[in-house]
Amino acid sequence: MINQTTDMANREKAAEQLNEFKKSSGAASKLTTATGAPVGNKTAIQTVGPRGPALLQDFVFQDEMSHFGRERIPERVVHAKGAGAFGYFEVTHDITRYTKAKVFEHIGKKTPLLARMSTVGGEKGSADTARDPRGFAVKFYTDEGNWDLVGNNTPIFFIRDPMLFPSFIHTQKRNPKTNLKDPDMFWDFITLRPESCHQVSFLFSNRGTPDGFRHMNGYGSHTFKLVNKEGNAVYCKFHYKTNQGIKSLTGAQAGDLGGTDPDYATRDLYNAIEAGNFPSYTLYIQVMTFEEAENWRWNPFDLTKVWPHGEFPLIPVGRLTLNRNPKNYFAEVEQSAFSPAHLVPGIEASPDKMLQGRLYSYSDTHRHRLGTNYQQLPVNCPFNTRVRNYQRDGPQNCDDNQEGAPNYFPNSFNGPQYDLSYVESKVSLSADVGRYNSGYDDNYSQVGLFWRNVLTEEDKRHLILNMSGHLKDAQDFIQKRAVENFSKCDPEYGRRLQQALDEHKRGAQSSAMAANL
Ligand code: HDE
Repeated sequence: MINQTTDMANREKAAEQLNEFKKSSGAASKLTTATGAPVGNKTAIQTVGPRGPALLQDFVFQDEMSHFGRERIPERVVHAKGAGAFGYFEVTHDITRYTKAKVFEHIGKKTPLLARMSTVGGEKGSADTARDPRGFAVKFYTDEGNWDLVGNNTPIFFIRDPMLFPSFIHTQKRNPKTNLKDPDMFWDFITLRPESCHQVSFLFSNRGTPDGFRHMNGYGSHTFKLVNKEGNAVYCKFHYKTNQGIKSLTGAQAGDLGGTDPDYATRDLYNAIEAGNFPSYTLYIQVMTFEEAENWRWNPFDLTKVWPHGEFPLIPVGRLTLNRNPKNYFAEVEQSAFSPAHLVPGIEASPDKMLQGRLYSYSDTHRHRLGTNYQQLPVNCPFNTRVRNYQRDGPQNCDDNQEGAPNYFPNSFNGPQYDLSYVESKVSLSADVGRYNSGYDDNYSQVGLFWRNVLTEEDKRHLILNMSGHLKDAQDFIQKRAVENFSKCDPEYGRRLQQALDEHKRGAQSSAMAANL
């Protein structure tokens, strides 16, 4: 763990940032208004006499104050608290038999990138150590446009139908009346949708509180499609394994750090990179043919399921390294806009309903959060290629707006032309259009495997401790439903959860009795 230190001689890198700026800037520059006019005085509003009132003509004051009043943009509705860093991806193994994506073009190829890691449920000021999945979003600035792999530190998710997402998220936000987090809301939803058992088991293990962003894995989580030069496609999953080793916090450590250093993971990432201790992650893929997908015992597009590595081995691809902190957090991290719909030739979406739901939602929220021209913001701009299209104007357009190029298509005047070699792979589909309830699909079998084969005895102990410590605050009928669900995953899992809840109850009763003595 890298700790904040107040010892002046040994201050952490983050604490030295202002000194670093002073050293590198040479001398103070001339203060101006936003229009670039030099400012004569920065400490006094223009007034009639020393006691006021003020004058409407004071543009220096207006300029400052009206910008200040508009400083905040909406925070992300989920993943509001996060840290970002720049770096590069380097190919170490050839996967061109699966994909023509430029980023994987040849061994040794390097592609610049931005990564943003985050918690999910809390507000922008919330603690980095909260029990929550961690976002693991990467924007690859490839030669054929930006590819965003917007994943988490878990290979699975709580739900398998995107229609449920807003409600699921509401259960982790604040109660509409009390404005407090509400264990009934969370556990009521979770237990009514038992497809969440798998992810909830991961969440309440110590992996739910990773020791910073450097010591966790990342996953694309969804099934994607890779398409090669010949137009042949396979399904695929992406996994990043941390080269720093997995390290997790116990529930107690995470709780303490939430109070003493809520920016723990942000600080750890910043300081590591400033010290030249660059975190890296190895990228692997898993591949499934269309035929295997047809015949597999589980739905390969179900985001609550993993593809077991024994059946679909990890294929190494390359290494992601983070080696530069943002020069400005707002410009380069807060304004970053990731979307699973930002795909490039050679990487396509699969039918996974959750992925399909996300393909729409992200760009939509960016237009609300950042504006119509969010792709022109420097951090989102695909700088390794040139944007040439027929989109024009709109609020905050801030590039040359494609100058005098034709703004309609087709045209006879050298406007940009499409190229059929980039067209997406063909799929043939035929089924009845409907709203299919997936709530009764297999919800338990992989959770049982997780309990029996993945968790050690110590992991199980922590999981039961962490889960019962949270579930105990929900109402009895909800606790009962949770125990029933986890018993269906594995009878021992349910039994141990019930035992731990009983112990909490006995503990609460005896402390209530002690208080009444
Ligand atoms: Fe997201 N998610 N999500 N999500 N998500 C957002 O987009 C959404 C899901 C993930 O660092 C939002 O820009 C829907 C799975 C990350 O900027 C929003 C569904 C996974 C980030 C949104 C999901 C993720 C987001 C909020 C279900 C892992 C932060 C602000 C269908 C595979 C990216 C924003 C960053 C952010 C929608 C589920 C990962 C609202 C509708 C599954 C890492 O658009």
